[in-house]
Amino acid sequence: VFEACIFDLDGVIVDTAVYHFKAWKRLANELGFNFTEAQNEKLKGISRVKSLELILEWGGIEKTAEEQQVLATRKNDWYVEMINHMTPEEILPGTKELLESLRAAGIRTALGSASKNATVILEKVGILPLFEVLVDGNTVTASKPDPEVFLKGAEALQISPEKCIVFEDAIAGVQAAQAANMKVVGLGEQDVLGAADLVVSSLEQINMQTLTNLYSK
Ligand code: B16
Ligand code: MG
Repeated sequence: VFEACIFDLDGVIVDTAVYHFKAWKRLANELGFNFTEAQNEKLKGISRVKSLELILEWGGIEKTAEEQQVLATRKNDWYVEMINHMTPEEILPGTKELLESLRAAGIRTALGSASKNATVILEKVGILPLFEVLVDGNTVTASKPDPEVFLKGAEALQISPEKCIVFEDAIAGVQAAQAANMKVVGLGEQDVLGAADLVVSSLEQINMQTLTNLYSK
């Protein structure tokens, strides 16, 4: 029924949103305005460049493309400094167990993330070897809800999209998976991710059987 699983990173495997929040808040404060957790929520799954555009818009500030480049790099330097201290304890519950049981069952695995820092994060939390293929912000040109990131993952694994299941915490990611003609499991709230084939609050609720059931509906 299914032959591959493609995982988003932030919000599915680890909660890097807390580090994004700290770094963006520091930047916003330096520019003279505030940045809230509610605003940070809206940046989930959104690329770095696009996130900065939104933050500047919320702060009512205009910057040239060159200035934006400098600001994005500054934010990323602070962010990288924080993720360099990540440990395996930061893997979200059930993630490692699920990846291991998928691999034991012969299911192929890929990462499908908007982040350009995905490799270092997976290395720091110690699960890089559990992924056969990494598709991230360095390889993708169109961001979610465009299906590119997931289609590239399926292509690299040489598995047809209908046989792939995506795990996503952001609505744009759920839409991207559906545009790719894949099944999608939403991680989060039913009222936000209701469009997904199944919504759970944690990967602890997922096993081979729950995934197989997605194909019998
Ligand atoms: P970086 P995902 C996304 O990760 C984050 O949710 C989003 O907040 C971030 O701006 C984006 O990665 C880019 O990250 O600055 O590290 O390239 O959910 O697609 O794994
Ligand atoms: Mg995410």
